[in-house]
Amino acid sequence: MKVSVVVPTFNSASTLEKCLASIKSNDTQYAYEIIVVDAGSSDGSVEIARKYADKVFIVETKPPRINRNLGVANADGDIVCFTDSDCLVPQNWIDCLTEGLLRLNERESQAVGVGGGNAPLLEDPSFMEMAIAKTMRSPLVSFKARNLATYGVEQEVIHNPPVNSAYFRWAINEVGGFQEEHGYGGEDLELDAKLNRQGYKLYYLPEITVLHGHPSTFTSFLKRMYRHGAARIRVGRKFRKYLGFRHLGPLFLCIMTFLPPLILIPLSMGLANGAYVSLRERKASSLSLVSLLTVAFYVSYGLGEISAIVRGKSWA
Ligand SMILES: Nc1nc2c(ncn2[C@@H]2O[C@H](COP(=O)(O)OP(=O)(O)OP(=O)(O)O)[C@@H](O)[C@H]2O)c(=O)[nH]1
Ligand SMILES: [Mg+2]
Repeated sequence: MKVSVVVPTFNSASTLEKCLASIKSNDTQYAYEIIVVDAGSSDGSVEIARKYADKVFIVETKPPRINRNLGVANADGDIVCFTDSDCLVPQNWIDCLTEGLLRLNERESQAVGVGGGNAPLLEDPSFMEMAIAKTMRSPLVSFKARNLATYGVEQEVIHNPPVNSAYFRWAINEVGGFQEEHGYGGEDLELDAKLNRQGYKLYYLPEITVLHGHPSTFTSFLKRMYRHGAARIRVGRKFRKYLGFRHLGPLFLCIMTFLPPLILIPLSMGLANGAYVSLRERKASSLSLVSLLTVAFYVSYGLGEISAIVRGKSWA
């Protein structure tokens, strides 16, 4: 049983060395290779990758889905693990994912993918970075979103984010990998949706968590939330199971912020969320920034959703 670890990179020098070192120092019983697929970095990422990876490819492309597909196409492993260049994995990461996948597949032949949780990677964080991390995991923003939640027990899920996931290589290939044509973000969601549609199952493993970098500035937070909102509608349009009421909440709240009397609803929710976080943390200083970031989340995620609706099916 061989394992391939695929890491897409793009101008990731500030985090890549630690990321690859954490993979390289895995203590595992399995033979494994590290494959880095770089999107044309100009910051020395490729040189760092060459120090740690067994295979390094360069493909000048915008979206990471192309890197990931190229990594899978060049993988020798029966199992492919994914993480991102802004993540740190624990020493037992490869073993946990591989053993978990093999065990579940033995129990249930339809089980083809597993993943774990992710926690914020905060090294000497600024006040803004801390507030963003807290806001993204707060109840009125995360709404228990799979990409931010860590659950206590093993369970079937419909999605595992590619910061901490593993699949049988044949299963990825059977559904045609990450979507390559159109779209902007959400290709990991779509890969899982395609597997789910074929009757395959994905599981969450509670014992394995990676540390994942957060946006560190207000603008990068807004851009990422906008992208997530747009991707959710794009994928949800094709796979209805992937679009729940909690995903549409920000859409309505965003519209309300532009309608004077109704703006009080998102504002009160922002304030309630900020109050909850500051009481939990016993830090009054979190109140105003978390409240502001919560409302900013409704607006940016909601605008992303609106933009995807406006662009319509041609964008799918
Ligand atoms: N091909 C390509 N890869 C990128 C680009 N930007 C980032 N990446 C890589 O894609 C992976 C995900 O990028 P991130 O910037 O961490 O994405 P993210 O904002 O964390 O995405 P979420 O976790 O979905 O919020 C990382 O391994 C990056 O190195 C890009 O413009 N093009
Ligand atoms: Mg990331």
